[in-house]
Amino acid sequence: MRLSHTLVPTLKETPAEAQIVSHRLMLRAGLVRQTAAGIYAWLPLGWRVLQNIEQIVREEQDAIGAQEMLMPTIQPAELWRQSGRYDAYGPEMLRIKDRHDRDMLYGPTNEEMITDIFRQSVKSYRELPQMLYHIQWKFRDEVRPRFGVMRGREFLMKDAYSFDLDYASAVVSYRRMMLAYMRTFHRLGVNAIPMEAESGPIGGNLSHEFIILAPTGESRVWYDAAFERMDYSPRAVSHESEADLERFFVQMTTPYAATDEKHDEAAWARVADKREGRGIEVGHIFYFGTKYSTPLGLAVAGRDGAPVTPHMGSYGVGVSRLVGALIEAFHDDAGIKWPDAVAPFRAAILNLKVGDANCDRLCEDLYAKLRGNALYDDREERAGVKFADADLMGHPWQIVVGPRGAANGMVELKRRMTGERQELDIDAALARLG
Ligand code: P5A
Repeated sequence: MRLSHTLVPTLKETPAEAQIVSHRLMLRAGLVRQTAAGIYAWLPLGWRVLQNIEQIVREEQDAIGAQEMLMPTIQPAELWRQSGRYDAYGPEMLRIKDRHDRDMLYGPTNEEMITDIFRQSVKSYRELPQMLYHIQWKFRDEVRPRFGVMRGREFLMKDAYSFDLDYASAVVSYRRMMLAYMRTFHRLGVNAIPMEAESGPIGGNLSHEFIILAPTGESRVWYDAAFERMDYSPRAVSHESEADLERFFVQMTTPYAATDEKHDEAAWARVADKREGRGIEVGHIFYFGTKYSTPLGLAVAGRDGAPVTPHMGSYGVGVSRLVGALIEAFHDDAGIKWPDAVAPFRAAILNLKVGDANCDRLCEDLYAKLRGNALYDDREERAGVKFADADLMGHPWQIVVGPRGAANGMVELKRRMTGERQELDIDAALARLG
């Protein structure tokens, strides 16, 4: 895209309402704009990042055999009356009436709806286990929406649901999902620690939150320093092997790690190397047995023909929250430093002298060759403005084209993550970008 005709409203000033660095940078780099408290429009750059994160999440869900689908945002209250959560959910639920005076709601999560869909069509034990997921907007009328997209009212979640015949099989699904989560966060370039957590309004007795350590995080956490030395790359683990999954689960959950609500002083006292801190909850998984399948009447015919109530789990990733969490992890004073995997564009092309025949020709050539992977700063602006905006937007590479170099076919290539710079001819520069 050509920056002159792209909606990237960068800001020089720090917006007063933004308390944490990711919120400030998301506004300053023109990724999002707030339209109401806790509700955001995703502008072109932010939308590209959100889609990149979504795609990594999707690929790792698909890799463990979860099936993608899409459920609506608006749900009938009736389903929630059946589960007993309609009243229990309280003022966080956005309740709506349609023209026929029917009670509807904007879904804060989808346990009831998926259970209803599943009960209509799955009749036999032979069809289990199954995992389904969607990536869909949720609404929670949070008491204190804050920190930008980190705690929004409308936010994008990947939510998956598992159906198993018994407890033992449900535990395998739970571990398989934990593996998918560790792979997802690893690809995003962050370490997320699985911590024992309270299951809250979702319910159940087995639950882990995935926490990225950050001083600005909302969650207070307690963990064994062993996590600082942990190898988070789950490459060698097969999701097909129950033994592998068990070994992996034990490895990830043996050292002490708990959120505030689950913190256990007696167990904590036995930890030799203690760490306390704050973190951002980017995922949360639950096993809750038959909490929804029983009241909603989901049953399948078992091996002997007698009805069996499936055991369920649900598994959330905060996709839009991750945009903020990644910025918390990757930034400096000048702006965002996107990891390659999620960057809105691989490179920015900075034309330092628009109108100079050599600069224009070289930039157009690069722009054509990078085919959609570059944002071309073709604005009639001073070089200083272009440098500052490129650093702020955080593309992994900057290709700087000035009149002196351009006369000899040379450009300067800057790696945003490290600050490293190199003078190269255009072919060598393109080769470096890969
Ligand atoms: C699991 C999937 C659930 O809702 N039901 C379906 C379960 N879990 S959860 O912990 O409540 O949410 C899952 C993840 O969503 C993110 N999240 C938010 N992101 C931005 N703004 C919010 N207000 C918000 N609330 C939850 C978190 O990353 C959470 O782990």
